[in-house]
Amino acid sequence: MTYKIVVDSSANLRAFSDVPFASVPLKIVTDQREFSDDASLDTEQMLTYLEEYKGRSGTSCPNVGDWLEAFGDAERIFVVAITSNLSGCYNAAVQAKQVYEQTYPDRKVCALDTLSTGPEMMLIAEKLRQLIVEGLEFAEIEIRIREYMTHTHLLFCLESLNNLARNGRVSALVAKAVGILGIRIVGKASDVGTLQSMYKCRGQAKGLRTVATELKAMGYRGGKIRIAHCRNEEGANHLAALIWADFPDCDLQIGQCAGLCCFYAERGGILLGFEDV
Ligand code: X90
Repeated sequence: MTYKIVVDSSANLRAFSDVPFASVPLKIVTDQREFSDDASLDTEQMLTYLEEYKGRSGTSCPNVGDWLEAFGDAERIFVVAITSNLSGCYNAAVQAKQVYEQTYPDRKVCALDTLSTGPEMMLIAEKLRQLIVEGLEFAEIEIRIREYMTHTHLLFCLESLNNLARNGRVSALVAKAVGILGIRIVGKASDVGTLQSMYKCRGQAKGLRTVATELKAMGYRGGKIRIAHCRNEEGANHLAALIWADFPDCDLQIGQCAGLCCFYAERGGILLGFEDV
């Protein structure tokens, strides 16, 4: 049986060495340019362009055809999609699943609505990879991954909610509270997969301390952590140091946001995915 993990590009993942894998790009669009969130995207260049560009900018999700192309000819597919409450990615993936299973009755697709994004999706994809490598059956993997997803969470620390607000991904009320220089918004992916703002903090150091405290309040006990930052290596390292001070042995990795997360998290933004086990 040939397995494949297919994520959308908000997972900030480009490849797995030992399991067939594809990342389906979202797009970042302005009236003048379009950036495909694939391996060739230079996020620094994109951010600089967007910071200078005065017109409208937004994003678009893959369509059914894009997902089908990524499925290739795999017999068993796991789709890891960004929260369906903020994007059409998952719905397009479900339609692609229906087409794929009708066209090839012996093939199967399990589409997962992660109700999250970024590093939480990365944790889910890594767990799938582990379960596939262990040789479990498709149905068993589906049961285990859905159970695993009840134990993963996403926290973030953002300097700006501008792009989220302009594109209707946070309420005007939440967005209005931000924008004061130096204020960081600390929040989480809610249970229904929306952005939940929790704290307004003065300065990055305070924001990251709040993330580290909230992590423990949400039940973190030393499980896996993945951090993704938008051009903010220093902040990511600082947050990692705070966590390692309490959990010196935890499996924590830091990576860069790809295009979609850079667009919405904006420069300086930090996302953290963790397991509560
Ligand atoms: O379909 C599309 O055009 C994509 C829309 C995606 C909108 C949300 C992206 C969020 C990226 C920002 C901070 C974390 C928010 C977590 C909420 C679940 C990252």
